[in-house]
Amino acid sequence: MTDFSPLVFSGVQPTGNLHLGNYLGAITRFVEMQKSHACIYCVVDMHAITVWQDPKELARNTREVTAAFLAAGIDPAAHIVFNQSQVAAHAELAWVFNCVARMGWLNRMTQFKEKAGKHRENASVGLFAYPTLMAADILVYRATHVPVGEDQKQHLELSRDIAAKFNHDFAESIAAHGFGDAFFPLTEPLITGPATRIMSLRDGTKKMSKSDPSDFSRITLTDDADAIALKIRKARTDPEPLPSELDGLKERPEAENLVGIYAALAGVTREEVLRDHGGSQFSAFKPALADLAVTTMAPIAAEMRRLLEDPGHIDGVLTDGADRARGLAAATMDGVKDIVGFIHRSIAAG
Ligand code: AQP
Repeated sequence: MTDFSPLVFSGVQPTGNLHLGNYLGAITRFVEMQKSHACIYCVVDMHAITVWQDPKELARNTREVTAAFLAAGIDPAAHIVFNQSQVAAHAELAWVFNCVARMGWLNRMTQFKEKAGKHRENASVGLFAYPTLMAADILVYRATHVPVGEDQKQHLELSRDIAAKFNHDFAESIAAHGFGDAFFPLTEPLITGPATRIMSLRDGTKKMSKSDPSDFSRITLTDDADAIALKIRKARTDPEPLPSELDGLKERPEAENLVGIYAALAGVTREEVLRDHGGSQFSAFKPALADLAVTTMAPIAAEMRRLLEDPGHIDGVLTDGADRARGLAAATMDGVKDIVGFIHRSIAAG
């Protein structure tokens, strides 16, 4: 069996309105993973342009996501932080994967259906092919683990299908080039913790999302204390007090969501939250949640503001990370080219 060194990869789109779901579902997990693994964290600007982005906003949002990574505690010297478009190998491998993946596989992707909506014919080809680029992002580093929120589970499964089909279709060539029985790992999604799916504050059945038209649906990482408190106060709830047991949250999506947010922010389980707050009315629980959210998020927001005052520093981090990522990706692409049968520079030189 081919042995793959453990490596973590994940990405966040710079599409503005970075929210508590992104922070708790993804970024805090990224910070945790760097204690035990080599990690590559990417601001996926090429994914962002699958729907139109104002160029100035795209650059601003790319720096904002980077600032959020750094403010949350990601160490760009010990690990790699960069923006996707600086490493052309992502697009290069995505093309190979476009030729491996099947139309039927992509047709089943629920995120495309949700995002394209009724205007499927008008959606960009990039939005349809988004999951093959995501597979390339991960596999160009032959990453073994990907921490993501629940909404990305289907894309991760597709990435495994693409890796498996590549390994199968090119099995003979992979072995002949000395790569054993698999060139790409079947990457493990890491979807764990109390915050894998934070829901909208306005509707507990919809996920908290950057693209929700209502600003009151989400807490963003740049919201100040007043905005956070106001959004939590206005969050939709039901008239019942909080239950003391998890079972009592069934059929109560808004209550379940606020308890999940509290648990994730406090670093405790939902059971512990209910042990302390079971029986409380929302009029008492919401101010406690607002206080916790402000205390936890204010230092991150302040650090992001400080970092964003020096865009040159942020750009330096991204460029340095991209230089290191490019080296790793180039080694994978040499292997892919050998396996597929493309003539390339390393062969010509060899
Ligand atoms: N509501 C959420 N709860 C938990 N995790 C979430 N993530 C996104 N929303 C939630 C996770 O955040 C990471 C980065 O997400 P992305 O930038 O790739 O965007 P997305 O998954 O498409 O969701 P967004 O941020 O809300 O954007 P839109 O509005 O475009 O759908 C991923 O790990 C994701 O799982």
